[in-house]
Amino acid sequence: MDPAYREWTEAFIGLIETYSSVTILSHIRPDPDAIGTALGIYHWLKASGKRVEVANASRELPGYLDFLPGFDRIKHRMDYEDALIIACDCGSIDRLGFDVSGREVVNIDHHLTNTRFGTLNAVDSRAVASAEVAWRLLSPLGTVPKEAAVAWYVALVSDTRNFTTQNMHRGVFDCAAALVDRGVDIPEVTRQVLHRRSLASLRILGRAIDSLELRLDARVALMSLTRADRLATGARDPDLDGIVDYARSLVTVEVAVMLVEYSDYIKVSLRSKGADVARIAQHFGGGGHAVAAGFEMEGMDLESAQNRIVKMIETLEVLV
Ligand SMILES: [Mn+2]
Repeated sequence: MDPAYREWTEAFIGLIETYSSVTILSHIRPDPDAIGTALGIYHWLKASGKRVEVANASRELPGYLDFLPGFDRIKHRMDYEDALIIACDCGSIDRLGFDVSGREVVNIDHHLTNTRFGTLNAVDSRAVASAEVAWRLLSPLGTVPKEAAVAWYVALVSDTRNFTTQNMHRGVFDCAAALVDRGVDIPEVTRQVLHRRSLASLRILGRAIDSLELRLDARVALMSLTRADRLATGARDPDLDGIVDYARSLVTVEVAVMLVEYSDYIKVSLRSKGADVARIAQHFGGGGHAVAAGFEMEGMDLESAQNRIVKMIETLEVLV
């Protein structure tokens, strides 16, 4: 076992034993890794007899995850007062969306730019998903309940885009195999995760692809979605998941950028085939991983936002 994990696991036991209850949180506008990691830990702790609650500050959760055991237990407020906090897949404390000042926090994450805001920081940027970190941290302590295995497996599948991202390594298959051994029904997960798309998600994908522009010798792809696009298609935030990957898949493209217009800000997602886009995100006050990062911009229209981002890709010499 990796010495870092041995240390984290011991520190985790120490912390968990001093608390009678635990509140599990994940980042606002959660993705499947955030939800899956949190629900997995929820089931793992429940099986060990802990008093535990799970919450997310965003009202809107990805509805297609409703098949995950415990999805309907996710609240939008914290009820326990002196509980230990476990933060899942959350790169910085403000992304929790709850006030946790003065509380002890276990920070379980894999973002390169994680700010180490926890009492215990189990942060492994080599891990492909926060669920992988959770599994490495907790599985040495006892049997993983089936419900936890399903939640973590779905998180793995999602954050690795079905085991195809650049950061994949053989250890991920060990993790996936161990979870399957705990009872994950692979065809069922495939059906739930890949074959239950909303019509709005395909309609908005069409609009995003129509908006595609290429810059810097076609090495940079830009896509943008206006408020009108979102209104006309009825797309919700979870329907935008993965769209930027289509831009990155183009043969010439090294960096793909998707901008989504909201009433008072623009949300920007960056993807690359190896170039470090976390640097761009950090320049604009955001964060993420080398090949997948994001940030928000305010006070400008889509076109000027695009121009500023392209300029920054040039200035920071991000293209490899
Ligand atoms: Mn993640």
